[in-house]
Amino acid sequence: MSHHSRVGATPPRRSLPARAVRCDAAAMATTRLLYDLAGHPSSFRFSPYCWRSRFALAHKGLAHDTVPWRLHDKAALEFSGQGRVPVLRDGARSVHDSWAVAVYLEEAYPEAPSLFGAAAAIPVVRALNSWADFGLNAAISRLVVKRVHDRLDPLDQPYFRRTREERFGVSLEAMAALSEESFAGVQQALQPLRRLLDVQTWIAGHAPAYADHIVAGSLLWATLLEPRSLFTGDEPLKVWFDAMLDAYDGIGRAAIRAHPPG
Ligand SMILES: N[C@@H](CCC(=O)N[C@@H](CS)C(=O)NCC(=O)O)C(=O)O
Repeated sequence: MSHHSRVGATPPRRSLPARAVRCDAAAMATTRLLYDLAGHPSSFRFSPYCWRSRFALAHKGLAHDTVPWRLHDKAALEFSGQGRVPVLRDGARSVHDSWAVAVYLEEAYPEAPSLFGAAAAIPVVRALNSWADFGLNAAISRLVVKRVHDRLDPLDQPYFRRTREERFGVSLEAMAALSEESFAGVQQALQPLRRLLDVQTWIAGHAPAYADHIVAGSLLWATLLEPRSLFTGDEPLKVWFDAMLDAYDGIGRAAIRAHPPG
């Protein structure tokens, strides 16, 4: 059985929702485009979910351009049938949701370096993805939400404020005032990773792969927005993150250099 068909054997409902991949036979686009959340200036790109896809494309060696997208411009994503980024346009196909993008890339480019190592690893990496979304990213979000607001395009700020204040049930200013507690919350969320990286070099094992992209996206988001370092000295977690910033031609490092935190 080929690697491709093994990946494809995962039940579609659980791995790659059919609605997440659209095929527009009429579209003649030949380029690969990743719609990426843009801050202000538009070169400021901090979305953890978009970073996952950028690392994944780099890992597969797939050339692409990013399209800066702003929250108020839902119309620009209409082709994807929903209103969030990342969205990948690959020729006539479009895929939304970072997890769906990763599974799509693995299926569409089976000859390029694998994002998961083996098909059997996909559900396990999905478990990490779920923890990153609802554990780590939830904690980071509390810490950086006011700073995200301040770094968005002014046209995006009212929408962002309204939706996030609804989510947290308090004002963004009240969230910023809780920054000590939120910082401690992020530290607590990072503990399982710290223990893991004490005993192995990469989250995926012997070499970086999608499991590393998921977490690197989160820490890049935090690092680009939070002036306090998340790390204690040269702990293994920092050594790993530095290596991720330098991997893939240093795309993560370049983002931090272009927009130093704080
Ligand atoms: N589960 C999605 C989450 C994507 C997501 O929440 N993206 C944010 C940007 S970081 C977004 O587009 N938000 C649009 C909005 O808040 O209206 C994924 O993994 O791609």
